[in-house]
Amino acid sequence: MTSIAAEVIVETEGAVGIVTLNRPSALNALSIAVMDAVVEALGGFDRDPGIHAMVLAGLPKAFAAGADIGEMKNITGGGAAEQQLANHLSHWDKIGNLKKPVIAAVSGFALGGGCELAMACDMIVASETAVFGQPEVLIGVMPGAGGTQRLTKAVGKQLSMEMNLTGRKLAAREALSFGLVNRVVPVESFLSEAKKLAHTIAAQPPLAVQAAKASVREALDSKLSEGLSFERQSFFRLFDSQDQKEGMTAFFEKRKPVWNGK
Ligand code: DAK
Repeated sequence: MTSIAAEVIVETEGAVGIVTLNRPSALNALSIAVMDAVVEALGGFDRDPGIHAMVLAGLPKAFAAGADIGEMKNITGGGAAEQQLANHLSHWDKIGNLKKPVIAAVSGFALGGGCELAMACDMIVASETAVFGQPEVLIGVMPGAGGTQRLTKAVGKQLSMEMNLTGRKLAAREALSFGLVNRVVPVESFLSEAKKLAHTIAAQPPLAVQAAKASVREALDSKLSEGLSFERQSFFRLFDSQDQKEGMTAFFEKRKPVWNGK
């Protein structure tokens, strides 16, 4: 186990990299230092050929109760806010741009920047106690890292409007019914279930997994004809890989494929 900072724990389990937010005194509020460490750790895993999938976990009481309000309180206006927050905002973008799959393991509060962080990941495993929301309006602002965009794509306009305009929070089961999370599990097992999902993904051929991830993400950004074209090119490119030969050969030889990531 390596720890970049006491507030962010970084571990590996086979081909799965795990980053745990660990700032319980502030319900895992996402300070600049915490986000620096998270981006550094996940970016490192993304570049590490031995890691095939990642988990970004919170604590049982809180995934993250938002960006650190203490750090934002004194940010000045007059056009200077963008400059002061630009680097911080790029943290969320960098997580959204990782090539390898990231699973958010969410229990307790996932609010504001915390909800946006979970949504920047590729899948969300939630505990029964998870609560999702964009309550920024209640403190005089609005989401700045995807809360009006990714949430709308995930749950639709009506509910997103209500959440963003009133601060309404979604309980785990509601989040499941609206398609915001992949599954809801008992609080005791939210981390183990997220790791299990990550290990299942890590056992697949890495190039195909990364290509499929990129293609699903493309669906959120492009119109259908562009997305289909992107998908087709990605599909054809995989025929250059050794893992494609291995996968199809193993199928006929009735054996388990052995992936080499090439
Ligand atoms: N920041 C700093 N400290 C926080 C915090 C936060 N977001 N959330 C909680 N804490 C601290 C509390 O101040 C308290 O500290 P002490 O008083 O013990 O020193 C401790 O955590 C425990 O909190 P509570 O005493 O309030 O605990 P409760 O169980 O009573 O209430 C709560 C839990 C989650 C309902 C409540 O703490 C709460 O409402 N927290 C704030 C939630 C919130 O408004 N989140 C949105 C923040 S704004 C951007 C990137 C990101 C963002 C924007 C721009 N770019 C870079 C442009 C994101 C913005 C946000 O997330």
